Amino acid sequence: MSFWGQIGLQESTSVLAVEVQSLYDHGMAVMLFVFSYVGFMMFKISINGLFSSEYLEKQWLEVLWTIFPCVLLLLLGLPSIKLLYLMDELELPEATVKIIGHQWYWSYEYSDALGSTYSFDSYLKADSSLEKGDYRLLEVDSRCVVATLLHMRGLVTSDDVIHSWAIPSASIKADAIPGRLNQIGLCFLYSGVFYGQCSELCGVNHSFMPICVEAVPVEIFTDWIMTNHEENRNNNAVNTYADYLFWVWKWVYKGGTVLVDVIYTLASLYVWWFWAVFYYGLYVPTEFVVTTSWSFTKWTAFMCVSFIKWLGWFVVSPLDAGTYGVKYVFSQIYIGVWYVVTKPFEFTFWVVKSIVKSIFSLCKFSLFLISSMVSSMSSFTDDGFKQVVMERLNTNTSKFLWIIGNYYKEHR
Ligand SMILES: [Cu+2]
Repeated sequence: MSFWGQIGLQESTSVLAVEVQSLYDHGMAVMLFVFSYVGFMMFKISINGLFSSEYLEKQWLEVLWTIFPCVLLLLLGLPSIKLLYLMDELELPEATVKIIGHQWYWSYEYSDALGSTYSFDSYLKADSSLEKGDYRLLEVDSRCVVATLLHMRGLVTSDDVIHSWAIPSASIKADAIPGRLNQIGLCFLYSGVFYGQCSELCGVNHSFMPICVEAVPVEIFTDWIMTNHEENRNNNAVNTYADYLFWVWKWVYKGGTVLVDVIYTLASLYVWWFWAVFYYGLYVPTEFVVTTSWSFTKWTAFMCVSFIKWLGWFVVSPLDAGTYGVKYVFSQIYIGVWYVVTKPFEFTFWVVKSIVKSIFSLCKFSLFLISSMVSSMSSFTDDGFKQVVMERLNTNTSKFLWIIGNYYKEHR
């Protein structure tokens, strides 16, 4: 959350907010450079009245001061556009929270877990019920719960007038419009409680409908969902003989399933090991050699064998082998020269082909350089950070699917 006297943005709490903050810093650095340069020039002109008395025309300077601001604008614009689309894009989220704005409170719905339609309202906590450590006018009675580093989606809509669901530290702001569904990505970097406020004037109590999100580890999140599910289903305890039989059968069935699962997993691991050894150890290298450099490999092998043979010959009779070697080298040069002289057309064609080929590869290489530069410019976080985030995301996704999947296998 923000504090009085704070300069700059809040500490980022989501993956996208890190990018947004870096974009902000990047923009500020460019701005600082422009301001200091323009300030310096203005200062210099103001103290020197004769500054431009001899400076009448310079074409190159004009070209430069046209191109340079364009480059600066591109440097500011490209990362911004890329980030804009990144923030808009949501691919296959694992879980959904439906966020509905009301006059003047928020309500949250968790309904994508099978059979569970869990929803609650989230009101501002009155001053009288604040506990120690609670923030006045920001604390709510029931918080919106999300999982940390899990790809979640928020669907934002409204019941009456336009509201806006915003958490500045996570770079989230989505308008809640009646009859429309806006979606936002919720991917918090770490566990914690994050605050926001309604960001669209919605009536007299606009200031009193805060947003409070509690990000928890994925295990706690799934536990929370399953507990709510149990409560909603109103499960009764096992009390009859039939229920007992069913319970025993269920556990036997479960044990059997687990055993089959384990055997299957081990067997597939065993098969996979052989497959991996053959595929990566034999097939891939062979394929690589055959498809990319077969003729070159063949030629090199042939040359090596011939050279070794020649060395053997040299040991036995150095004079003969030496003569042959010199003759061979000269004959190769002669063949080359003869080719150029007798077949000038083919030779020219070969030269032109090589030149075209090298120009083409140069273009390809520079295109590659430019595209990698653009892609690196559009993302400020380094690969190490991305890798850690992706690893954690993958782990959490597997955990989530595993826990929820197992739970609903039993409670279908
Ligand atoms: Cu509102």
